[in-house]
Amino acid sequence: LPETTTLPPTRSVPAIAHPTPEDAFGVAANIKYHAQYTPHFSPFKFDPEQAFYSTAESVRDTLIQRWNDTYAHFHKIDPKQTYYISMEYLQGRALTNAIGNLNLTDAYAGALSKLGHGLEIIMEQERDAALGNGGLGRLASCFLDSLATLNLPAWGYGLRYKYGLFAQRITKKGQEEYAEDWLEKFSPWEIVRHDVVYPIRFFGKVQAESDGSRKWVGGEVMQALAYDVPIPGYMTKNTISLRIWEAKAPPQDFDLYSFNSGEHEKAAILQSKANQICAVLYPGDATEDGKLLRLKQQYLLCSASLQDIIARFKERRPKHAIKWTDFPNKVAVQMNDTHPTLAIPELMRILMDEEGLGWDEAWAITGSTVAYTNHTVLPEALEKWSQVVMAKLLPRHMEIIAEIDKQFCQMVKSSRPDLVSKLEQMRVLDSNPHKPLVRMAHLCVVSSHTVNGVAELHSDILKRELFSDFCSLWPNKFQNKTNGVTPRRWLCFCSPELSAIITKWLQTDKWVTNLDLLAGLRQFADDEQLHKEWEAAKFANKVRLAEYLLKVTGVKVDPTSLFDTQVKRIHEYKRQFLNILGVIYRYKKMKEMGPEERKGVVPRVVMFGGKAFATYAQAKRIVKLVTDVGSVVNNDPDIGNLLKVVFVPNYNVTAAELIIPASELSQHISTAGMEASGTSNMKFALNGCLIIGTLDGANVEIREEIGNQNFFLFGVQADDVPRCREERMAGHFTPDPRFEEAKQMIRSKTFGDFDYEPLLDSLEGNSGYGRGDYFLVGVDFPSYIEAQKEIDIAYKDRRRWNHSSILSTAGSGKFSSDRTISQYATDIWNIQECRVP
Ligand code: HBZ
Repeated sequence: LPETTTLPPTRSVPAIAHPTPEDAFGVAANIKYHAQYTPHFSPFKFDPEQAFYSTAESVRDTLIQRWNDTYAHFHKIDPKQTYYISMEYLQGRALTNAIGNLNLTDAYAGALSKLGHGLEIIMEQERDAALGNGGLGRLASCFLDSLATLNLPAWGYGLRYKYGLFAQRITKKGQEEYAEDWLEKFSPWEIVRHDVVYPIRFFGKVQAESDGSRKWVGGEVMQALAYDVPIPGYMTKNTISLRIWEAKAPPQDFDLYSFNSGEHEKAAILQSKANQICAVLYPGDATEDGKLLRLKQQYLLCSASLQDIIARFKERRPKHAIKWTDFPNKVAVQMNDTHPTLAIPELMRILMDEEGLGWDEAWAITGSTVAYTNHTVLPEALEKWSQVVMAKLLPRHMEIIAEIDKQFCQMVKSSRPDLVSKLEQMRVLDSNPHKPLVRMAHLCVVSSHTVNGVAELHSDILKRELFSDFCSLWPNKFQNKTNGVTPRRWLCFCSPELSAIITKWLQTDKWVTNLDLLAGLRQFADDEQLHKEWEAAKFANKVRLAEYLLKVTGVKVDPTSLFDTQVKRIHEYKRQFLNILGVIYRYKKMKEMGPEERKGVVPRVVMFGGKAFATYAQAKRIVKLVTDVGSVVNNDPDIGNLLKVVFVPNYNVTAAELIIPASELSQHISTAGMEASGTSNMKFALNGCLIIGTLDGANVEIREEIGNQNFFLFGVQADDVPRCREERMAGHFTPDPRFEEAKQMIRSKTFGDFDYEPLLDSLEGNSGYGRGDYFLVGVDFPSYIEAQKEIDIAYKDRRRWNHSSILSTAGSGKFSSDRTISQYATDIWNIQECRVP
């Protein structure tokens, strides 16, 4: 087996021979050095793109130094470490964040200006690293920032997808998807680790050995190659690693004989199979091959990460002194949702089949090492794998999973006879004879020492509903860890103007790492001078966004309008449909007004953004409807600037950094009980943006923190949702006439003749196509419209609005991912700070 990284680096390496950003040559010389000697571009040119790469390489020098020091320090101290395993990371751009965390923004801006470039233009050359889909992936990235900032000994593990999340273009047809080739040139942030490579086996069979042990043999053996992305903490030397794996064929695989005899494709079969594994995030899984590919991805991530973790554990102690019972004292593995569940049978397999431990010992170690975070209660998102596919690709793992299931059943039968009637539903294996499945969430719950939800309401739902029987079995296993966001990226760096004002009024910048200090703004919430400064900062952000909207959509918006935003993945439960129906109703009422009455209207820009999964037809119809409504409303001379409807294409981390600081109202309007937490709600509130929302996910806690008067609440509560659904299905529901008017306007083809029938049909109680207004759009519509009326009144009163906006920011202290991560560190991982001196 190839070894992992040996020994603390750098110490034995000769002193750096070229100018570094921190020495006398300074930043500009270092950038010039890279422009000349890093051979990606002609040394005779220095255009913005090239300047970006040279700048990034220069920043990377500092990062690598610190990253080496951090590794060496962790190696020396050998603390317990957390390993965060996630299929998704939504890192976004890294340059602004890196120089911000290193406190070198001014130095780099100055250096670039000496070299004839503005920092802003250079930053815009960077492509987003979008190795994720949505909230779960962005959360993982915020967590890495907090882990580094809090000096916690931790690693992130993920996959190095060749294509990130698709790029979205909006055409007359609606959403179109394009491959996002983020590595087209190269990423200056990753360090390929040819010294960190592990074998990954697929298929084959299990062999019984003469000593009674079992060995997995044969099949196909690929390799996982590591790439490290340094993650700097804010104002600390600690710089941790995000290690992403790439699948490769073993080096001896290329069949020269076949190639020379003309069989060119056959010669590199394994190579091409390896390339498929990390080609894209969530490859389509409608076919058997698609399912196999997804399982391969998950296994590669888990197996490579665990081999790496175990190699590190072994490297830090002499061979004869390896005590496996010590493993959970050195290693905490966190599974980000069920995608890395295979870490459980893989750890069992390595401990038993490769290290020779017995079942009981391996089970005890695994159970004290792994913990699971659930991010969704949507039934269709709970992973279930075919036992047949699992047994084919990973025969040994299927055996281990079956044994876990068997022992779980025995345990329930002997210790909890009262649960025996529920056992079939609780089991890890769903033994339906037609389609036997593995329930990944149940495997996680049975095997982990801790299971957590991501907001209080969500964790309660897990305990009361989704995992209620498990909760009665192990009440202490379940915890809540309300999500958070990093205040560095989501306030400091994306809204420097507002940050400067906060620092000025608080007379300290310590809030950046102690977000609770924002509460100090409450005492100034009525101060006229602060109002003036606050509004000016927000206005500058709005002007910036208006310029961007004009550039990417051609729609001109008036920055004095109310900027109203809903940006997130497009999903029926998130109810972008409710929002656009509300817009349609508003438009209709404005059309009916006379000129005098129109003068009283608060001008609004309603922005939507987000990607629909490529095969999610209803979601794509919603995108199309929004753009169709925009085409009509934005060109209606009666309406002018009073209402604009904009679909911002290709919503990603970078777009969010522009949109969120400029928004004044944001919509978090999911059907109660369906959004696990939400994290953009936290980002908007932090930036002084008011929320219209349901009592769902983290909205509940945000409202508590910032005060009921500063939150526009509407809609039914989670407990009432099942009853409302039943009533709706049974036809015990009288639709609000305003709801009927809005739907009628779509039916009457005011917004074009696209076939919206499937969408409209989903709103009907007895609908065959939809699920009888499963998302309760019709039920919540009246209270939504009332809340919107209240917003118009509130916005006219500038003092009231600014007051609420300041209190939103002031009440956002709880929603720092530093708080979330500290709680994970104490309550789940049992790890301590390990600061690099
Ligand atoms: O995780 C999101 C939740 O929808 C959101 O409410 C929460 O704030 C965020 C962070 O905790 N979930 C996701 O982004 N994705 C998934 O839940 C998911 C589930 C199954 C899949 C893929 C993604 O196969």
